[in-house]
This record gives sequence, structure tokens and C-alpha cells, in this order.
Amino acid sequence: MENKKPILISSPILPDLDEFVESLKVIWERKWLTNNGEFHQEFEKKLAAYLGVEYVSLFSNGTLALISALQALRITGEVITTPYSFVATTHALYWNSIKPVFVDIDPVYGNIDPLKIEAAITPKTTAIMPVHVYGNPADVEKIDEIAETYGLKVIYDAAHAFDVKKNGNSILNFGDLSILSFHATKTFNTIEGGAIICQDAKTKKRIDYLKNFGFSDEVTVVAPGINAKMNEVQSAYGLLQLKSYEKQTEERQEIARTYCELLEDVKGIRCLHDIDGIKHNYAYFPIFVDAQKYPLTRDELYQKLKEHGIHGRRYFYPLISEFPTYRGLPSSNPDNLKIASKMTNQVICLPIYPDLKLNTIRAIARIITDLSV
Ligand code: T4K
Repeated sequence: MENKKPILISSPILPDLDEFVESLKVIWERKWLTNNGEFHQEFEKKLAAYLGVEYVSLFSNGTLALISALQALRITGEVITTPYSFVATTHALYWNSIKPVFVDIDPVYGNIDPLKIEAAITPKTTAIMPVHVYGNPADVEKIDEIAETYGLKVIYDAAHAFDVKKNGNSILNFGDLSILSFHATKTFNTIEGGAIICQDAKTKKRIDYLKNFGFSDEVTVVAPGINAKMNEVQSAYGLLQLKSYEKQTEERQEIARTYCELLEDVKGIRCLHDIDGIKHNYAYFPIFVDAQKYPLTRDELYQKLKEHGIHGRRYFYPLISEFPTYRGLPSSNPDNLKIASKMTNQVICLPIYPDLKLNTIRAIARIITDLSV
């Protein structure tokens, strides 16, 4: 490809610099930098309204939000989760001394397969931690129903699912808690950042204690909390980011639509399609390479794209269950994870971000198409 500069999987959107400088002037004036400042409070309220959820607790990143969510609900023992995710999902369990129990995924979207959850429940199971992989909703109704039947909690790792809606209702309203990531690579970023979404004021209060060392007032520490607070600079930045989010989603949608059209007829390449009733955020554009039908393996195609300056990513390869920390677990046995083992060897996430030019998308699709014959 003529392009000299590599095309990366994502490229962060930043707020208008002049507007951000105005916010910085306010912070400089106030000399209030963190610990639930005015921008932080405003951001929590505006974000809750924007997302259509009850309560938002801001965090310094998604991983600490996950770790704290498990603390907030006092989750212990075993938690049922997916191996097809970013490693932070399971690391959050590990940091809480909880044993992950991996369950296989559905063969289309790669979310945890609810039909396989019940067989993994033991007397030690306390919760289910599904992931809305690539922002496509897990089967929330079925999962919440299983949790209710067995008296389990549900914490959704919704790191990819900012502003995803199901029949007009935020996907973040399902389960007991959901966590978001606002990392630079996400559709909505505060450079680093994250949040826990909860449904009642009492739970929010507990979460807010936990992210501030456990302090409930100046002299009372109610839990062994951590420091996971978002600061004023990031909160002010986040407030500005909300202004352009809707337009960015439209731009991502257009990119996804174009990729789908251009790749639809390529034998051995599978794309994910929109789901009825879902407002998608087009956070990622995964393709799945079937080496039985496409002349190249996934890794060969990945390398070829790289040679052309296209830096896709193999999210999520390897499976979490293959990392040294987790591979000794009984549930990490590949026989238990047949579909995940297949998908992890087929996936390449192609570049998708609002500034991506139509010419570049066409060029990427052309490389994939030309290699198919
Ligand atoms: N749960 C799930 C399901 C997650 O996917 C994640 C994070 C978490 C939990 C934890 O949330 P956080 O604690 O991160 O808030 C990236 C991100 O670092 C990570 O946030 C994300 N998931 C994961 C899927 O992707 P890497 O190691 O692949 O990032 P990196 O540095 O290789 O960057 C990816 C691409 O983005 C590169 O091609 C360069 C480009 N990039 C990156 C940065 C940081 C930019 O263009 N600008 C930038 O500033 O993990």
C-alpha cells in the first residue's frame, strides 16, 4: 500500500484542544485536582444520563474497576467466566484470590455460551463474569436468569460496550454491576479510565468508599479499599468527549458497513453482522479466517497485512486459559474450550476508528480479496 505511516488498529479521538485548555484553566484556578472534584461529580452525572443508567462510579482504569466490583459484592470462591477476552478480565479474579472457571463461547459472536454455564456451577461458585466481546451483547437475559436460579451475582465486563443498547435499554443495566474501560484504545476514552455502573445508591456508596481506600469519612475506614480514583483533568477531558461521541459512532458504523460489503463474498473470511434490536458501537471489526477455505492461515494473512503497513491485532489470541497463570486449571483444558480454541486461531481485528479514510478501508479489503485467489 502507498501509505508510508502504518495503519494501526485504533487511533484515539481527542477533545478540542482549545476547549480542553479552558477546562484546564478552571482546574488551575480551583486547585482541586482529584478526590471527587467538581468536574468528577459533573462527569458522573452527565455520563449516567448519556448512557441511560442509574449510577456511575468513575475509576482510574477498567482493571481497577473490575477488581473493585468483585470486592464490592464480596465475591469469593469460584467465578464462571470466558477465556476469550483481554487478560484483565481474569487477572481481576486472580487479584481477588478467586478461581476462574472457564466456559466455552458461542461460535458466532464469541460471547460466553449460556448453555454451558450451568454445568460449570459448583458449591463454590459465587458469580458469573461474562464479557460483551467486541461490544456485542452477551445473552444477558439467559445469564441473568441462571444467576437468579442459582443465587449467583453477575458482573459484566463491558469494557468494549460503551453506549451499547438492547431495544433502547443500555446493556449496562443488566446484571448486578457492569464495568467500562475508557482506555485510549476504546470508543470513548479519558486517556486511561473506567467506571462501575450500578443500580442503587447504597451500592454506589460502597463502591465509592472502595475506590478511595475505604474511607467513609475523615476518620472511618469501612473496608480495605484501594486508590482507583479518576482525577479532575481526566474528568474534564471526559466531559468534552461526550460532545462528539454520537457522530463518531456513526462514522464507525459506516466503516463497518463498508468492510462488510467489500469482504462479504470473500471465501473463507467471516465478518460479524449487526444484531436486530441492538445499537452497536462498532468498537472492533473482527474477521475470522477459515484456512480450509481461504488460501492463507490467519497468521499468514496477519503478516501479509503487516507487510502492507496494516497493523491489525489478534484480539483475543492466545486464550486467557493458555497463559502460564491459568493453564493448569481444570477448566483450561482445550477439550472444554473447543469453540474458543478455534476462534482464537481465526481472528484478526482490522483497523477501525473515525478518522480512517475510505481509500484505506478499500485498500485493506483489496489486499484480503486479492490474496483469496
Ligand atoms: N476487560 C476487557 C474486555 C478489556 O478489553 C480491557 C482492556 C480491560 C478489561 C481492562 O481495561 P483497562 O484497565 O485497560 O482500562 C489494549 C488496551 O491497553 C486495553 O485497554 C484493551 N482492553 C485491550 C483490548 O487493548 P494492548 O496491549 O493491545 O494495547 P497497545 O498498547 O498494543 O495498543 C493497541 C493499538 O492502539 C496499537 O496499535 C497502538 C494504538 N494506540 C494505543 C495507544 C495506547 C494508539 O494509537 N494510541 C494510544 O495512545 O491493550
